[in-house]
Amino acid sequence: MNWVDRLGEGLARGVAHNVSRRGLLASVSKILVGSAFIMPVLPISRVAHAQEGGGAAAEPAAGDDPTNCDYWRHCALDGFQCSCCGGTLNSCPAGSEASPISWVGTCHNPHENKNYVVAYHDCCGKTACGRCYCGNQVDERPGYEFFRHNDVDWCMANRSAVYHCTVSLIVGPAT
Ligand code: ABN
Repeated sequence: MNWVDRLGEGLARGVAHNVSRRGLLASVSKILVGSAFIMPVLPISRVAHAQEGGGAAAEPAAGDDPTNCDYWRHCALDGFQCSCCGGTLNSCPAGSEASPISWVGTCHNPHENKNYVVAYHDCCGKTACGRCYCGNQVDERPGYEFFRHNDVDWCMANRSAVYHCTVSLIVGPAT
């Protein structure tokens, strides 16, 4: 037996002496049940496949002004629109980096009479853009309801937490 085997055996025997089988099962169960409650409220990373999922709905219809805060896909946008800051509706300006976490809203597209899920990713690493601010609040709740409040710097998980602007990315139809 080499030292790795001896170490493994020692650890296994230590656990076997100190923890009952029932106790071990109870601990594992608590972790599994606990994580099932926590996971749904954690912010979701969509950056790995951050593409528009709205099909034709992703294109502003004739007469729509996509820089107007009333433009339907901005319904839950709290921040400076990246399309006024050198980016587009769905891409960050050069020199900034999309946040992996985002606020998510359900917006009504009046042209199709259909609801879409829209993700609001912050673009990070440059000073605040300061143009085209929207403070929309569809489905938002006050700050004391922390998990339903969108006035949050989603750059908190980035290399730089400095906030620049926000994109409104159509994820897809709300089912
Ligand atoms: N999500 C936009 C934002 C950034 C910083 C602070 C508040 C809101």
